[in-house]
Amino acid sequence: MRFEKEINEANQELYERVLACLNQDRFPVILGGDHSIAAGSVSASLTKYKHVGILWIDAHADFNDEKITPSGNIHGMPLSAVCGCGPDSLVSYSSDRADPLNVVIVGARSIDPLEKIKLKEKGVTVYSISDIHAEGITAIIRKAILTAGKGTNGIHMSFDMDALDPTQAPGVGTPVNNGLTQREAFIICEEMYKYDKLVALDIVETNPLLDQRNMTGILASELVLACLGNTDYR
Ligand SMILES: [Mn+2]
Repeated sequence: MRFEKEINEANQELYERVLACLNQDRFPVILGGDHSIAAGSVSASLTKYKHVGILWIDAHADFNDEKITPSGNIHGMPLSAVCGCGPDSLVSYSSDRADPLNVVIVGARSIDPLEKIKLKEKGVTVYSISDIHAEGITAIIRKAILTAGKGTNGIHMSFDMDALDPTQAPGVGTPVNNGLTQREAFIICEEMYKYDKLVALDIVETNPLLDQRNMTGILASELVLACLGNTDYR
C-alpha cells in the first residue's frame, strides 16, 4: 500500500470538502490527481445521497485490494474500497458504501486476472472496449446509465483520462492503447447531461508533466463542460 498515510490524509480532507459542497446543493467537480482521490470524493456522494450509482470511465478497473494488488498502487484500488470490498482503511472516514450492482465500468481494457474474478463475484458491470466496438458507445452508455441509476438517488461519474486513447490524451500516468476516441468521450458526457442524474464528477489522471502542448488538460476541461450541458447548438 504505497503512500497510504499521505493518501488517506488527503482523502479525508477531500471527503469533507466535497460533502460540504454537496450539502450546499452545489455540484462538485473534482480534479485529479491520481484516481485514489475517488475514495474520498465518491464517499462524500454516498454520505450525502446514500444510494448512489457509480459510472467508472477507465482503461483499468481499479478494483484491486491490499491482498490481490500486483503493484501496491492505491490508485488501482479506489473503486473496490468505495464498494466495501477493501481496503477498508482507504474509506475509514465514512460508513457509506456503494452497491456493486449499481457500479458500471466503461472503457476497460487492462484488468488484472484476480481483479477480473473479484469483479464478477461482486456483480460489477464491465463494458470493455470490445463491447464498445461491437455495440457502439451510445448504446453502451445508455445501458450503463440505466444500471447505475436503477433505484439510486443519483450517479457519481469518475472519469479517468486514460480511458481515452493515448494518441488523443497522452498526459496520463498509465496509458493503454486501443482506447476511447474523443468523440466517444464526448458522447458519454453528453448522455450524462441529458440523463440529468449526475451528482458529482471526478476527472482524474491528467498529468501536465506527461502531456503534449496541454492537449489532455484542454480535452479534460471540455469534457467537464459537456457534462454540464455545453453543446455546439441549442
Ligand atoms: Mn483509474
